[in-house]
Amino acid sequence: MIYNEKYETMNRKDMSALQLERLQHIVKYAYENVEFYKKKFDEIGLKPSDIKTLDDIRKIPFTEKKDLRDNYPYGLVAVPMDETVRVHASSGTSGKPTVVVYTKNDLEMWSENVARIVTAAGITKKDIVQISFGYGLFTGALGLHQGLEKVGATVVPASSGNTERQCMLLKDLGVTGLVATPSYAMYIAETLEKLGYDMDKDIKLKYGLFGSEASSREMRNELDKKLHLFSTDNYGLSEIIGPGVSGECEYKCGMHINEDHFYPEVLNTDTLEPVPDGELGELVITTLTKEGMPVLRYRTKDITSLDHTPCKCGRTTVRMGRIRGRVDDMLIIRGVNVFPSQIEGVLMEMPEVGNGYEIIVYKEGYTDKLEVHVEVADANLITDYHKLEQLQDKIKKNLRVVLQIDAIVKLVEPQSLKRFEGKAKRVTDLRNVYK
Ligand code: DLL
Repeated sequence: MIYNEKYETMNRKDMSALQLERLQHIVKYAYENVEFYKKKFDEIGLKPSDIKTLDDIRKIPFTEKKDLRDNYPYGLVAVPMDETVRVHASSGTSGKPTVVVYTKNDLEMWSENVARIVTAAGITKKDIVQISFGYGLFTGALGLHQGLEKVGATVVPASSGNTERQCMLLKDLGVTGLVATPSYAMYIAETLEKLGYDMDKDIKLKYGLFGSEASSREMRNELDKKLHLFSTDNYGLSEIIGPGVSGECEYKCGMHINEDHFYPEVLNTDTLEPVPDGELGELVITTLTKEGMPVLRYRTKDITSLDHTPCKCGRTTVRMGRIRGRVDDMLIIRGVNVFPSQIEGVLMEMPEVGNGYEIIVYKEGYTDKLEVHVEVADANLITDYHKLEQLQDKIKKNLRVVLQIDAIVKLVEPQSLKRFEGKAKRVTDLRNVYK
């Protein structure tokens, strides 16, 4: 099913015309209502009227996370505060969070976009959907909540944490859809197994709406198998709106971007020039319709590619590939670029390997060392030294094929590494830690 036929199946010519009209409007609106944009435009002598084609978007300076921080909390807001109705924030690893505000129209636009992606994922008004994202300043829970209610699904606002209770709710309430980060979904799957739930009799899950963090295709497949469901990947970020920017349909061939609201560009990370479809680069997004806090050319730091080829589902919107990592997640180890998701991909393909892993990077003298701690799937292996050594060698070899560098592999007992109730943090880079 398609939630909004008019916009989701619009032909390219009409979509481009609509995008240009909205772009011209939002640029003028941002210039006239946000001092930050006016200053940026004036500095380079750019006027809103200079945006005559969609390609002219490249004349506009980028906006970065730092700009939101520097203007904390309300510096980029375009409306008087009595027009705003909601605040969200993303936690950020250091210092102040980045704050985003919404007007009533923004909330309406947001739930429309989430309604589209949950419909693409297969959810209808018949479904009972448990939201296992943390409620609060994080956009994930409330964002999905509004969109799911808009399609008429029954929402179970479980929030994250208390995993045994999550399992009980899944069973007792006859939940058919689960919303979570992939790592928390895996934790829930392990807990269901541990507590002896029968996945056929006790649990009625059909759909998994996963998102908010990168995960490998292999991890997705593992989740589908363990939870007996069909899952889709969903992308978004608070600075732009939250979830609802893009999501997969039943064909799982990329995430359809709601491009009548969020204009995407994918740029080469060195030259910042656009790359052709299929080539990886950094995703840059411009909000075309947001009132409270319009954002022009936001550098997401997320690495993906675009695909304009027609999709079998009938939607004509451009699709973005699975996020390969973030520009700032990329580890440079002995001169080689390594994305944590590549390591996850290798591990999750091996049946002898469990679900938990950790990546540690450090220096020994002047040399970078990559250490990967991996849970084995079968606890009996831990006492069999010979088999352990064999598995360790196999993992090392498989990692070398993909990464082109050697890793130190340490095997640990099943389910002994940290589990996550939200976004996972599996990488520790000790190279920059002051000693
Ligand atoms: O994570 C919004 C969201 C909530 C999306 C729920 C989907 C579902 P932030 O907390 O601001 O917002 O984090 C945004 O998370 O720049 C990506 O690096 C990462 N991210 C989000 N979705 C995906 C995904 C929400 N599907 C940051 N795959 C983004 C990979 C993702 N990474």
